[in-house]
Amino acid sequence: MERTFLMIKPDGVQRGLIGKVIQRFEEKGLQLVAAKLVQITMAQAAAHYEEHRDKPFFGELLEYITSGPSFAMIWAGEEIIQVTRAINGKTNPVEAAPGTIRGDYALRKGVNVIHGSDCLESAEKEIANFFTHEELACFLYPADPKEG
Ligand code: RTP
Ligand code: MG
Repeated sequence: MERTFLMIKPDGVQRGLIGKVIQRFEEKGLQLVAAKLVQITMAQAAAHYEEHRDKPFFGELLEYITSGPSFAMIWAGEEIIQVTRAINGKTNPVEAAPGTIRGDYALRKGVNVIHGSDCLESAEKEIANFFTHEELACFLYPADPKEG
């Protein structure tokens, strides 16, 4: 099954939004595969946001993402990238629709509660940046819970 990397950023963790965010993905029918609180290092942050290294906001972005613990997660499901990015909402919370995580819980582009991988290839790179091989020794739920 396809999987993606989602991360509740330091503002979301500090504001106590972990439970609410997890609930949205669970209720959608996606499967949580791995999760942990992590204090992101500068090196990890720079690797994670490598594509933005030439942008004017890069320094600010690294400072923000390393400012406190984040909650790193792996979720699995069909069309996982499209589905999770739709639930996250547009990057700029001002444009994000109500009902999305950013639309409901954020106000500023630079402080927007959640990260979601933009394609399956980035997801695998991001998973490798944040999770060890042992942490990925996970299981998948049966398709139908009654089947055990
Ligand atoms: P993310 O990677 O966090 O899921 O967000 P995204 O794909 O929607 O947006 P992306 O273009 O990858 O940008 C990554 C993060 O950089 C911050 N940002 N700040 N100040 C700005 O103009 C600006 N633009 C982007 C945001 O926190 C965004 O989520
Ligand atoms: Mg992105």
